[in-house]
Amino acid sequence: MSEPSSSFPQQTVSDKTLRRKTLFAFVFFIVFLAGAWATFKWVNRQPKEGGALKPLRKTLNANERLFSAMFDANKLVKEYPVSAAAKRVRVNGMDGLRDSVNEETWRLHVVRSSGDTLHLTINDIKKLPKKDLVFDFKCIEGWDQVTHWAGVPLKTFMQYYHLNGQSKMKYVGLQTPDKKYYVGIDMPSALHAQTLLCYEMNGKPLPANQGFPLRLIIPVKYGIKHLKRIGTMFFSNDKPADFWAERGYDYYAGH
Ligand SMILES: Nc1nc2c(c(=O)[nH]1)N[C@H]1C(S)=C(S)[C@@H](COP(=O)(O)O)O[C@H]1N2
Ligand SMILES: [Mo]
Repeated sequence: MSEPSSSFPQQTVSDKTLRRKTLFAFVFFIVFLAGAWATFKWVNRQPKEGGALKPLRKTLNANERLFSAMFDANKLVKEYPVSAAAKRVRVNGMDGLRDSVNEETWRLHVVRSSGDTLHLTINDIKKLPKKDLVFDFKCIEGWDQVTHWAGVPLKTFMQYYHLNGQSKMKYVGLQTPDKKYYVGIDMPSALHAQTLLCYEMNGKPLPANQGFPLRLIIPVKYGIKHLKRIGTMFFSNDKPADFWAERGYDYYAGH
């Protein structure tokens, strides 16, 4: 009888070759595991830099250079109709919001340079051109929600107060009045057309736990950068201190 015909040529592998190949694959696997383990141990033995182990912080910094190089200041984040906005808006993160706040005594302190600070009331900010914005708010923890905000674009605010020299610096720093939450924002993202000094949510003044009387809304960044209850704003060519970056997160936090 003849062999069954097949359109594929068949090859028989001898037991010896099979054993050799199996042994080789096994050795390769062990060497790979040992390498991965050694790398893991090495990374963990490295000193910390800015809240993250040094090699990991270096990776975050490299990502930051790549993302800022790719950042297109003219590209807008997708906007939604007001009807798409959540009525019940999630509250996340209460750092810097534990004290009570009073609209009459609250001021936005804008440090133009050391020893030269503007002290603005909420009405100073409300009289500037208002912009409504409905976008998909993204938190680094993995949730997102389409929400509706309004305020003055930070860029308009800076032009109105003649902060031209300041807008040529590399970073904006923001702090809560008690200085317990703080963020640093790169200037191109701060001056993006959708970045707002925000005082309204769903057409009403911000609730206390969402940053009353004034918060940052910066759609090109993850939630960690949307500082609630701004007390002080300053400008710097060095990276301002950043609450979550100090705890190992990405400083840039763009998406
Ligand atoms: N002052 C202050 N602002 C903050 C935080 C915080 O803890 N304190 N948390 C941030 C984080 S992680 C997120 S996701 C958003 C959440 O904003 P929301 O509470 O209005 O949803 O606020 C950001 N701003
Ligand atoms: Mo977040």
